[in-house]
Amino acid sequence: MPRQLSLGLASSLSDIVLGEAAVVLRGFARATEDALLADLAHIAQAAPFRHMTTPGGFTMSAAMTNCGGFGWVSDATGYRYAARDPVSGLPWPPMPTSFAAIASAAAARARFPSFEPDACLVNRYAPGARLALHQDRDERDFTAPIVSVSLGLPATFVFGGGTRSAKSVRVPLEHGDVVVWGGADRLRYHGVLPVLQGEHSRVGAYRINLTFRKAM
Ligand code: MD6
Ligand code: FE
Repeated sequence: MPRQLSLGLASSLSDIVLGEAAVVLRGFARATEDALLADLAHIAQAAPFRHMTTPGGFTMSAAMTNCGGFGWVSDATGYRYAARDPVSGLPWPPMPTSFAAIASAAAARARFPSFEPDACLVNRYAPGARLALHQDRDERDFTAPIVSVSLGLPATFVFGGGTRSAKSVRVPLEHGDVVVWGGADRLRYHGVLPVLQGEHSRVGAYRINLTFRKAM
C-alpha cells in the first residue's frame, strides 16, 4: 500500500501524528537552519528578548520577542497582539523570508495550503525554563493552523486535549523539528516541561521556539 494511504497525515516515515490535524515533521527545518539562525540574530538585535509578565503577576521563565506585523505580548492588563514592541515603541522587525518560507512549507505538508502568518512569537528557554499548559486562543481566526519550529536544546512538549484535565502525551522535540496543528486540534492544551541543562553546537545553552500564527 502506498505510504500516503497507510499513514494518512504523515508523509515521511519519521513524522509523528498527534491528531486529526496535528503532526510533528521531524527535522523539517534542518535544511534551512543557517538562514533561520542568522535571521533570528538580527531579530534579537532589533527587538531584544525580554521576560514578560502574566496578568496574574508572574514573570514568564521563557524570554520572548516577536517578528512580523503583529507580536504576542503579555502584561498586567492581559494577553494580546500588538503591532509595536512595547519596550522600544517601534514596529516589530519584519518577518524574514526564511521564516515565512519554512512556515508555509510545513503547513502545506500538513494539509494547510496557503498559510501566511502575520505573527511569529520567538520563545527562548534557558535550562530550567518551561511553559505552563495553555491554549493558544488570542488569535482572531482559528481556521489557520499554528506552525512551531524548535531549535537548539531538546525539550519535552506536552500535548493535551480540549480541556485542561484531558489526558496528554509527551513528545520529545529536537533541533529542526516542526510541529503543525490546526483544524480540530487547534485549541488543544499544550506546554513545555523544564528544559534540561545542555549545550547545542549551533545555539548554545538555549532552546528556541518560533511559533507562527495568523493573528489578525
Ligand atoms: C514552545 N510552543 O514549543 C511553545 N503553541 O516553546 C507553543 O506554545 C505552541 O509550539 C501553539 C502551537 C505550537 C506551539
Ligand atoms: Fe502555545
